[in-house]
Amino acid sequence: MIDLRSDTVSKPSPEMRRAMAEAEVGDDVFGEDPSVNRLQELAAQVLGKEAALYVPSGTMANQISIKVHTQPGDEIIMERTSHPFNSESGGLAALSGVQVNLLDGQRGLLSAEQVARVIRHDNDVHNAPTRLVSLENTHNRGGGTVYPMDRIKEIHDVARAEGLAMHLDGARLMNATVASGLQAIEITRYFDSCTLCLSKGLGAPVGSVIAASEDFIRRAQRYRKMFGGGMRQAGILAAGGIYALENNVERLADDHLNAKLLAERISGAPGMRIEPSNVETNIIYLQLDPDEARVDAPGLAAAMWQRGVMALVMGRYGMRLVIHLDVSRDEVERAAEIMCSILEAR
Ligand code: TLP
Repeated sequence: MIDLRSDTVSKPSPEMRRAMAEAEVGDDVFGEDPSVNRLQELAAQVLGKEAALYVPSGTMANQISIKVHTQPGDEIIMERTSHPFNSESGGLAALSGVQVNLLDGQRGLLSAEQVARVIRHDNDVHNAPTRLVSLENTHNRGGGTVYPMDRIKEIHDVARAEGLAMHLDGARLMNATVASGLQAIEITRYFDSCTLCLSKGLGAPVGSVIAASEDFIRRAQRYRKMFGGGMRQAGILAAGGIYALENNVERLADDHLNAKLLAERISGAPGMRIEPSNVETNIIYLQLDPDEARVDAPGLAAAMWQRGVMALVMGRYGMRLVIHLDVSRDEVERAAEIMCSILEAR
């Protein structure tokens, strides 16, 4: 099967598995796992922060970060299609008791003016005071969109002037750095806290990191324990993360080329609504034209599945395809042929 449902489906390579099998381990709840400690030091260095914390998932990384930044009753600003709001099981309400001021971005991206317009202070008893602006880079539901640096800086400047903190959901931050040619640190310097997933395009089986100040990470450690994310000999997993950071970053460029190729190949198929120039990284969102396409998205996905290609259905006419390190250029070409032949069939 060619699995294009997500970059989370990638499996550890034999070399990564070897690094994991040979990892030195200890009890990480006691802070004694050398491999976890090494990963945290490496992540802090790559992300340009004082400290980092290894956690089981991107969801926990975001939820812990937001818990550290806020008090119940606070408000946070996010784009409407952001992952923490849409796909983290209501954690913002359940775990942090915050309310979210959702703004409509363009392909997931906000502007500083939009943010400035909705900030509320605690000088009025009616307000839920805004504490935090949370951005996502790349923006998943925006289509793997990369935040332009000037936007981030402008939003940062507004947030700082208003006394707000900045959080980055950097699940796919390395896709953003490779696509933009920037170092991670050039992006993360505008954020008080940032996350990075090792288990998506970077190919590790499990885990994410939070990077921030030492004080922030000390508080995050307590919430990791509270949320049940304190793991013991986690070095076996962390070693996969170290391998991923050391070996699998530059190759993300191949995924971006393959995603672009796939978008271009399928863009001419009957009923296909897709703009290949919007494909900036490894994620493709496509729409089918309800009048022109001979199938809807569930129908297309079912026909693709029968021919060995897996994709994620997003509503009646939408579909997501994600390229990752377990998908070769040949497989991308084959997937494109299969999709075109299904849409062209009479
Ligand atoms: N995203 C998954 C699904 O939850 C949709 C995917 O297949 O794309 N931030 C962003 C931007 C994400 O895309 C994801 C995962 C997460 C956080 C959460 O990471 P995990 O799955 O490790 O909890």
